[in-house]
Amino acid sequence: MQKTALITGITGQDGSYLAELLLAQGYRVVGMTRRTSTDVHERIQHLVEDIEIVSGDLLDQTSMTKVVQTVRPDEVYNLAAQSFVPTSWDQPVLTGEFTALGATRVLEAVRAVDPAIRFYQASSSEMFGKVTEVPQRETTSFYPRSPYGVAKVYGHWITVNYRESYDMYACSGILFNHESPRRGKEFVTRKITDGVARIKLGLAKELRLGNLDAKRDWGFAGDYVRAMWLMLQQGHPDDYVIATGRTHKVSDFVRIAFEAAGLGSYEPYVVVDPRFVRPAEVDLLIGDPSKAKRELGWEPEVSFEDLVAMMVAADIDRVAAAHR
Ligand code: NAP
Ligand code: G4F
Repeated sequence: MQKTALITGITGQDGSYLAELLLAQGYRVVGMTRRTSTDVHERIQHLVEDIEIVSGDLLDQTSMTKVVQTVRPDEVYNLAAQSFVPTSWDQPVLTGEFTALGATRVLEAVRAVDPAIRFYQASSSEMFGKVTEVPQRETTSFYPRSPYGVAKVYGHWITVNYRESYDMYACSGILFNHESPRRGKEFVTRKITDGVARIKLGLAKELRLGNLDAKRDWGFAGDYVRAMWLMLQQGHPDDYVIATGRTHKVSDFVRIAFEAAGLGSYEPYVVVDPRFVRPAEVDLLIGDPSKAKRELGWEPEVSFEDLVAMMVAADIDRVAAAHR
């Protein structure tokens, strides 16, 4: 029997990779999008013939319940969120509505329609924030450092709570930073590779960044969506850290990106701009993915160095094509 998956946030980076993976597994894939005045869904443009789109919004319980009722999925992947950390200081209440209460609304819709539907919540390593343990694992306590991180802690615990209260198959994937050529340009990795491409092609002279010393455990988004799917295929629901187990400074990413483009040292090009420094920083993230390896058989396939090279090459091609 063909399975049906409902993806909230299908127009985002992860939604597009997850849709590709599920289509390859033979799923009927339904993506939920919110109403906008334009119809620009560039990350899923190549999939429009193969997926179904339904309209709904995380802010609206009625629409969420109607979507689940109409689609009747076997699995729901709740990827939709206000996902950019700096915006969460500018719009803390809206971030809470989307990223925290949004998860409750999806869970309520599932519970009302059919509590047997399997549910995935996109939890985040930002929940570890000012870390209390190195490396961070499933049992590490949370200490979020932004309204976004606080909202994700709520989304995480409401998922655990629905699992325990209603015996639902609800899982949280605590995913560390994952990137790709489809990453939004506001996130640091894509900002760097887009900036490097512009400098390489003579379209820019400098790249303005914030804290170059922050450390992140960066992986490839295509690897991470595989972990989401695996979590919903097990004998029982649980929560998993998904990470590479390696950490790098932002300056390491910058250095390797400039080298990959053949530009040499980054120092003449990079300007530290206080506008991009955060009110409270997450200094160090490094995950321990051993539970995911042991129980899901999951391991990342793309290395940090290959990820940087892939993103630089894609941005040079894209920027060059746009200026031809
Ligand atoms: P993304 O590219 O920012 O995509 C976010 C998605 O959420 C978009 O499809 C967006 O739709 C949708 N959305 C936002 N508000 C919505 C609303 N009110 N109703 C319906 N849809 C809404 O994020 P991503 O990188 O793919 O991440 C996917 C999820 O994983 C997010 O929850 C993120 O917080 C979490 N996460 C990401 C990472 C990472 O490193 N990427 C790590 C840990 C956790 P529009 O296209 O309409 O804006
Ligand atoms: O790329 P970032 O904006 O990602 P951040 O804040 O780690 O959040 C991402 O990963 C989380 C998982 O840990 C997700 F939950 C979340 O949704 C999102 O996908 O920033 C990474 C680091 C930060 O320490 C930041 O201070 O890069 C530093 N940074 C330095 N200069 C910068 C910049 N970040 C951005 N966005 N822009 C800069 O110019």
